[in-house]
Amino acid sequence: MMMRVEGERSRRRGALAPLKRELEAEARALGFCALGVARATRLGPEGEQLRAWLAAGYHGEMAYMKRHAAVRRWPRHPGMLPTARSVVMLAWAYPQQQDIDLGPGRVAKYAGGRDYHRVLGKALRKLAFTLEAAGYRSRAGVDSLPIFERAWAVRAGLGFVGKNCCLIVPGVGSHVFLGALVTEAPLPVDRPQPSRCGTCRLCLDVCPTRAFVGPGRLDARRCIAYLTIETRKPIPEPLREGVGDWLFGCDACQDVCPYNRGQRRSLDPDTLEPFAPRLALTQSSAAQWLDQDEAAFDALTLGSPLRRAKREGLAANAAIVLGNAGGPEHEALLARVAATHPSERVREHAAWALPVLRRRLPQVP
Ligand code: B12
Ligand code: SF4
Ligand code: SF4
Repeated sequence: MMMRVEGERSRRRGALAPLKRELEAEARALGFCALGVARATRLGPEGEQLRAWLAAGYHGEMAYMKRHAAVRRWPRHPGMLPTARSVVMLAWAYPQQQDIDLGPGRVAKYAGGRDYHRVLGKALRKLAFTLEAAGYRSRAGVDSLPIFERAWAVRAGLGFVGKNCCLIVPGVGSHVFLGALVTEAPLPVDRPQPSRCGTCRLCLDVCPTRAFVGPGRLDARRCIAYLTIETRKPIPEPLREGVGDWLFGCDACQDVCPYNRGQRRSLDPDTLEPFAPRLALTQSSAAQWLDQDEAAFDALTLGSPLRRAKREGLAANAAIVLGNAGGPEHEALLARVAATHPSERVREHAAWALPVLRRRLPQVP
């Protein structure tokens, strides 16, 4: 919704520090843990990184990354907000402690609870309304806006980007979601923070599918998050073993990071609540994800990020999980699915998994 209040607007123009403070207080009350502001200029060096990343084809099937590339680099693009003066970046923390382990089968920590697009989207719209009520047109988005979120988060001083590509908020870590507001309000800006990785390279070395082509440079086509969530094609065979027991997403390069071992003292624990793992998910099993009907899938994924991978994708992932980490009780199931599943993609993944599982099982003389 766009709203203009001209009188308010001129009154506020010279006094935007109070508007920023109002926004910060509201953001904190809504659940965000950090807010920062950058001037809405072109993303020069970061835009070049994005251009090179796309040119190398690292985005794979994520065609949307290419479609809006120009807008991602420039918030005053006609496709965004030509009158934009500031980009407000916000972070919201999600639980970092417990692994979501379905035994076998792991789900990335960001995906255990409610879909972050909905939770953050609603909160961002409230903040946009505050800016609009003060007379400044604003656009809010999480993922949905073509915004290069990590690059803007660095510019807005929220934290620094680690060698694992993730935005690390000091005192909170990298298990955060990012959201953006592009606004006409010329708010006071924050200063970017320098990288604090030093000589550490734990994340680069731990990646099971060797997806990093260098520090901070990821070939998404090899990343387990891409393979288990984004792709609609079969997972390439040479990468299947590396997928290990990840059913949806991957946290390996964040779990090893020393910045994720902090106490997060500044956080209000209530703000983690929407993203706490749901019981129905933690009680589900890879066997169930491999072979469930549409109604069961709908019930289990209602309002959850897992829905993005679709029933067929999760079934294919589950086959790989059972091949890599299943037990003798999964052998008959995999054999049946390999022979009878209606989806060619799922049958093929199960057919791959069966001999992998058999090789791992103790041999009966
Ligand atoms: C496409 C995408 C993916 C792709 C590609 C990821 C990637 N690294 O590019 C895939 C599907 C693989 C993916 C995976 C994940 N994603 Co994602 N993804 C996105 C999306 C939509 C665009 C990212 C993008 O622009 N990529 C292009 C490349 C060029 O950018 P980048 O790597 O992010 O950019 C930084 C680095 O390249 C770095 N850099 C470049 N050169 C160098 C050199 C050095 C030395 C260093 C240190 C850094 C560095 O600088 C860039 C920032 O300026 C954003 C949302 C958005 N609208 O921005 C979410 C987003 C980045 N994803 C997010 C999350 C949570 C994840 C996962 C953690 C999910 C999971 N657990 O499975 C993983 C993490 C994988 C990883 N290590 O990056 C969060 C990140 C939060 C954070 N703390 O950073 C975002 C912001 C979504 C959100 N709104 O919260 N994702
Ligand atoms: S999310 Fe997993 S697969 Fe992707 S880069 Fe990090 S460790 Fe590698
Ligand atoms: S694991 Fe080490 S190199 Fe990787 S992001 Fe964390 S501090 Fe940086």
